[in-house]
Amino acid sequence: MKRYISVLLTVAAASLMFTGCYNPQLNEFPFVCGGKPGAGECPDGYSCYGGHCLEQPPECWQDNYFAIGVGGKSDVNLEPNNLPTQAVLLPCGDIDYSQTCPHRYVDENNADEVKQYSQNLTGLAICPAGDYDFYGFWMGPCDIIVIDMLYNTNNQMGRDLDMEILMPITQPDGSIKYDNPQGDVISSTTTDNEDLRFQAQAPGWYYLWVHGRDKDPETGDMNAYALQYYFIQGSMDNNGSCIDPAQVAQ
Ligand SMILES: [Ca+2]
Ligand SMILES: [Ca+2]
Repeated sequence: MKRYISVLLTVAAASLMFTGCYNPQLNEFPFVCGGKPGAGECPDGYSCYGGHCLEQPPECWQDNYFAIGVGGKSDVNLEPNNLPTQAVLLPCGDIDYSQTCPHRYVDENNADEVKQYSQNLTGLAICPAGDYDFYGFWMGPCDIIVIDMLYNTNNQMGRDLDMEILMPITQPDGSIKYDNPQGDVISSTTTDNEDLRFQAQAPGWYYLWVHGRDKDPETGDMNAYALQYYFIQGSMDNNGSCIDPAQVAQ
């Protein structure tokens, strides 16, 4: 049956391509849907769940499927966010953050300030299998973001999530490729929770990518999660190299 769906979607994608509606930047399977830029409509008989065209709601779509009051549709208002071009803007992450977030930057040595001004996003879910959640944020020169992703596997198989940071890199042919900016900016433990500390060497837009450890659209890991994060204002030494205050303090 799954193979049938895959073939059907491929055929549907191919027929759309011939009519000029299909965006070749979309994955053929899963067919990213939702009507936002870069996301088309599902073929007849399919609906959009977590950015994927499926015939019926996935099992994880149920209320409280992941316990702690979270099911797969808990973050439906943020979906589809399965491509960097559909990324959800992180609170305090906008380029003109001073308008919306006067306390974007925290002093990491002040625990009360970190607690008071850290941002929290809760009720998030990777569902169905193969769901990707992208979050966008602007970084000034040498800015640092510290991110904790909280989730609980309860020792269940198939509940392991990972996160990584991507940035847009212009290719020689002018196309944009989203890639890990400085090697491996990824948190990929096999236990509960992930954390990242990332310093932007160049100012620009960056993207947090949350996904199952196994990203397969049929067998991939799924779970509920929350994000906590804060920004630290960048600074440079006399040579123009970025300084991480946490490393200076060591
Ligand atoms: Ca999601
Ligand atoms: Ca998603």
